[in-house]
Amino acid sequence: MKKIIFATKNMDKMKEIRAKLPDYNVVSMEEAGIDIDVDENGLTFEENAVIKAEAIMKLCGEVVVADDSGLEIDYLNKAPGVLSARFLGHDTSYDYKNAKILEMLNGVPDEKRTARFVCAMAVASPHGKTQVVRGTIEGIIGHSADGSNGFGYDPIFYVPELGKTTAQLSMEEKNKISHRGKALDMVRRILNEDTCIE
Ligand code: ITT
Repeated sequence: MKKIIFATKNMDKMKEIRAKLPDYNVVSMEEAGIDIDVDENGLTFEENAVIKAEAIMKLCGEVVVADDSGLEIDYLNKAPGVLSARFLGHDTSYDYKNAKILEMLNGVPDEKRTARFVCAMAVASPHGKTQVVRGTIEGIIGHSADGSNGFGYDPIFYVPELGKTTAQLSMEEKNKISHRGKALDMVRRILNEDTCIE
């Protein structure tokens, strides 16, 4: 089985990633014995994904995939965006963050509640040029936090076509349509066709 290191400390992301790449040995940073905080100081999801993947690849000399993702809310000028993890404080609970967003959008009609999850994924290899892809899913910010699957902003991200939030989907259902699922489909193609893994 081909090995890749996934440069994330977010175990919820890891679960989604492993489910989508069953034919790869996906090793977490912790399992690889890597414990550093990479400064995500890029201005875009793509820049941050590349920064993370290349920093870890240079440390371990292996193929590394990194995910930088977040929620863009149009009514809030695309905030929290690249700051999604840091929005209202890195250690603040998502129950609180989600309640605060619902409050900020109180009274805003559905047509102005448009939002999207974005996921940039970078593949960095010691044998080739870094590649980066982007997956997105469009939705609206709901009027309440619903569902207990997933993580982060899932309970307030409502997908009108399904009549559910992404926190009301199973991991398999979410992975079929989500930003991360789409990015992972593209990454799998890069990993399969590429010479980046020996
Ligand atoms: P790593 O940097 O270690 O990968 P992180 O959680 O800090 O972990 P990001 O910097 O990419 O990851 O921040 C992304 C944040 O955006 C994440 O913490 C969630 O709050 C939110 N987010 C991203 N994808 C999401 C999803 O599928 N469902 C809900 N929230 C999501």
